[in-house]
Order: sequence, then C-alpha cells, then structure tokens
Amino acid sequence: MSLFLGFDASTQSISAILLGVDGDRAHVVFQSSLPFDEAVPQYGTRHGILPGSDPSEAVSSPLLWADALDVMLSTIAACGLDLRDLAAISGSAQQHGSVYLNASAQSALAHMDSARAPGDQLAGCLSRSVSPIWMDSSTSAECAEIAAKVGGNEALAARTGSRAFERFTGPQIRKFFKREPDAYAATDRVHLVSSFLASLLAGGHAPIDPGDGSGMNLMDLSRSDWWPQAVDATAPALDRKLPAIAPSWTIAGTLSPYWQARHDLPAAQVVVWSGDNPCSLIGAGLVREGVAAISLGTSDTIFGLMQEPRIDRTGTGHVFGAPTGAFMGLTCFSNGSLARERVRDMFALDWAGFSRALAATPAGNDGRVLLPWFVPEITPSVASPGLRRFGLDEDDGPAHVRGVVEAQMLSMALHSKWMQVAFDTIHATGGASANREILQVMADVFGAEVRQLAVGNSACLGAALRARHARAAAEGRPLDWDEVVRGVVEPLEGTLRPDRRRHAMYQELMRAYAEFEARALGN
Ligand code: ADP
Ligand code: XUL
Repeated sequence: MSLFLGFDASTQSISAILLGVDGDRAHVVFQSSLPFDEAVPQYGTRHGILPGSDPSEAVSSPLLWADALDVMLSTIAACGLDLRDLAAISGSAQQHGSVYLNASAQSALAHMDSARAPGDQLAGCLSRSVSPIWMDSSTSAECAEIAAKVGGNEALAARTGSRAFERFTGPQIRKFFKREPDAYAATDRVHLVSSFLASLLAGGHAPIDPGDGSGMNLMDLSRSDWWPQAVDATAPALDRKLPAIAPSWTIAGTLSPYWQARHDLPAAQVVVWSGDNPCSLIGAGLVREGVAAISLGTSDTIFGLMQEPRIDRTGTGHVFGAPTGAFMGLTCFSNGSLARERVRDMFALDWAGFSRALAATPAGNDGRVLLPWFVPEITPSVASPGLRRFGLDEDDGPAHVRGVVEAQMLSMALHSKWMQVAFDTIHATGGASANREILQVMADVFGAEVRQLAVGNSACLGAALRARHARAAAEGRPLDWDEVVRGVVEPLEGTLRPDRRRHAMYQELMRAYAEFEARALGN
C-alpha cells in the first residue's frame, strides 16, 4: 500500500488525512485535526488569530504554522501505520495570507537542526514577524490605489479573476510596503501560507500554484503567470520577491533531511500546496463542469469547475485557477447559517421545528419574498443590513422559515449565473447540509440532483488526492481526475431529486426575486 498525505492549515486548525492506495483502490486510513490555540498555545492565538487592537486587522504567525505542522507530523508518526510507504505529501492552506522572508531563509530552510522545533529556528528569517490573513479588511486605500493604476477594477478582474479585495495578497503587500518600507526592502521572498509550508517541508523555496496565485490580485489568469502591470502597481521590485508560479502537480522537492530525521520519515515527494478553495474543488469531487459544491457553513459558498475563465462583471464572484489546470468560479454569501439561525431563533424553533415548518409550507411561499440580510452581505453587496419583507406577515414563523431558505437558494442560483455553467449535480457540505428539507429546496431551485458528501474536510482530502495525482504524473502514468476521486469522494445514500414542476415555478419566482432584490438595493 502507498500512502499519500494531505495537510490543511486553515484559519483555526491544522488537519491531516492519510490516503492509502492499494492497486486502484484508495481510502482514507487516518485523519486528525488540532486547533492552533491548543496545539501551539505558546503563541497566544484566539481562534487562530493573534490578539490586536484594530478590529479591521487580522494577523497570525508564520512560526505558529511551522510549529503546528511539526506537532501534527509527530501525531502522524505515532499513528501506527508503516510510514515507509509514504510516497508524496501536499497541502491546503487558508487563501490570501502572506509570509515575508529575508535573504537568510534559503539557507535556514535547508539546514535546520532536527533536535529542535522549527519555529524558533526560523524566527531570524522573517522580515515581518506576522502574517496578515484573509479576515483582514484594513486595505481599502491600497485596493483603490492598485485598481486605479491598472485601469480600474473591471480591468483588474478581467485579468486576475477578481476586482481588488481587502483580504487579497496584493493590497496587503502594498500596505506593508507603505507602512514599513525598510522591512519591505529587506524582504527577499513573499510567500503565501501554502507556498511557505511547502518550502518548509521541502527545505527550500517552493513555487505558488495557480489556484492560490489567483487569490492575490497579481496573477494573469489566462497565462498562469504574474501580470507585470499589477505587480508594478502593488509595490516596487515586487517582481524579484515573488516565487515562480508552477502547475499544481509540480514536485517542489523531497521531504527535507530535517523532517526525515525528526519524525523518522522517508524521502517522500513534496507536491506544491494550494489554497483551501482549490483543494476543496478536488476534495468535493468537482472534476467536471456541471457539478457544483454548495457549502452551508457559517457563511454559504457555491463553487464549481469552469473550463474557461469567465468573469463576474458585478465584481462579487471570484475566478481562481483549479488544481486540474482549468478554472473555478466561487461566490460567497455572508448570511448563511447565521441567517437561518436568526430566523429559527426569532420563532423559538429547534432544527427539527425549522424542518417541519419548511415541510408544511408551499413551495414558492405564495409569492412572498424575504431578503434575509441580517449582517452586511457580500453577494449582492449590501452595506447596511436589515430584513426586507415583501408580502410577509411579521408573525408568520413558517413563512419566514421558507422565506429565508428560498431567498438563499434563489440568490445563489441567480448570483452564480455568471459562471455560465448549467449545474446538474450539487454536492452539499457544511453543517446545514444535514438538513434534508433545506437540500430539497436547493434541488428544486437549481433543478439539480443534490448529494450530501461523507468526508467533512474536503480541503484536506483534496490535498491528499492532489498528492496522489502529482505522484502518478511524476512517475509517467498520469491519472484522470475522475480516477483520482473515484471511491474516495463518495456521497452519502439518499440523493435528493428536483421536482420538475416546482423547478419551473422557481424559474418564474427567480424573476420576482431579482426585482425585489434590485428594488431593495435601490436600483
Ligand atoms: P463553519 O463554517 O463554522 O465550519 P459548519 O459547516 O460546521 O460551519 O456549520 C455549522 C452550522 O450548521 C451551525 O452554525 C448551524 O447553524 C448549522 N446546522 C447544524 N445542523 C443543522 C440543521 N439540522 N439544519 C440547519 N442547519 C444546521
Ligand atoms: C476565499 C477566502 C476564504 C479563505 C479561508 O476567498 O477568503 O475562503 O480561503 O478559508
């Protein structure tokens, strides 16, 4: 049996999945997850973030990620499996976060002392002690400056897949250059969280993959290479500080002697890491156009593979590179579980009562519409939140329950049209995907089959599957992505099928919904 290891360094935790492959059969043989706050408490993070006084800033520590990787590797080394079979390692990381290294990093990464943890050995390589992460929203000025220099946000989106966003790496790099010019000048290499951790494993600078590179406002999507105009608009000499961009299946190197000695591991191949969303694309089995994933977590997200890099002209959606070499579209909604919970609590229901209310109300809610913007909404862009009711009686609990779920599904269908993909199948993930009444509305609105996925951490699973794919390609026997996910990314029993009559009704209701939405936005 060959083993393939996938990591996921997310906002709050580090996870690992070992995939065992025997002939053409593959399955998960080990998985583990450790919250950063508990695994490396010496850093004093709360939910993975360093405490600070400015609520618009969110930073973490690169050394924390290095030490957490070390703790997870010691857990893996003790898992009881014969790790001499470990063939390849890859990873997934929260997108957009950046790590700033000085010129001593190259040598330090290659010559670490296996008797000591990695964190304090790397402290001297940092030109910035902290890493801004995706929850940082402090760079509005830099977004405007970069967009203006490249000819506006539409031009930036057309080239890089997204307009300027505060959390994206380019605006963050610009802020660092403006606030700390000397430290910026001392920066030899700007890594993403993903490429930093790949570098650490390989013992030398690793490239960035197009999936994570497209979360920077710096990469020309169609060429999978840096866009010089955006790079110049961001900070001086940045072209000399960025790693190369390489296909997601590139072998970045061999597990360094440090890790081999420290945890008694073999010389496994280290595959380029990617962002959590591109990795989730693989881990959720979205390897053909027409299958979407809808994650019903704290916020809701819809994403899927796109063969062409079609852009969202409204500026809310993102196009990222996909680990298959194609592209992926992604649109995020902040009022997800949060809004469902608010409606549930307004009428003193539990989830069972919420489901009963959904089942007891007619599809289409007799034409009544609710816009459930409890908090500022990302899609469509709503800065001043508030509930908007059209025809709904304030005391009618069941109609509100149906109203929130229908509005969310109609909004997701409406605001993913820019991807120009007809979704026939949806893989549902996240906490609320356990609710079959919600999934039935999803099936009816999209006119698609809905399946709930079995493995929870699709980003981590995607990383392990990518390790397997890259290893096979490197050995000259490439695998189709279908083969890579088959038997591993399996939906649970009980596919929900759309009702054709209800789907036709929702197509009509979509028009009314779009009108209400436009009116509420003042358009
Ligand atoms: P996160 O984005 O934090 O990872 P999860 O994917 O774990 O979130 O989803 C957690 C959410 O799932 C909870 O906040 C809750 O609102 C929702 N949830 C859990 N069970 C149900 C259910 N039966 N019906 C609807 N929502 C549910
Ligand atoms: C995507 C985004 C988040 C992060 C962390 O643009 O900001 O999904 O990748 O999960």
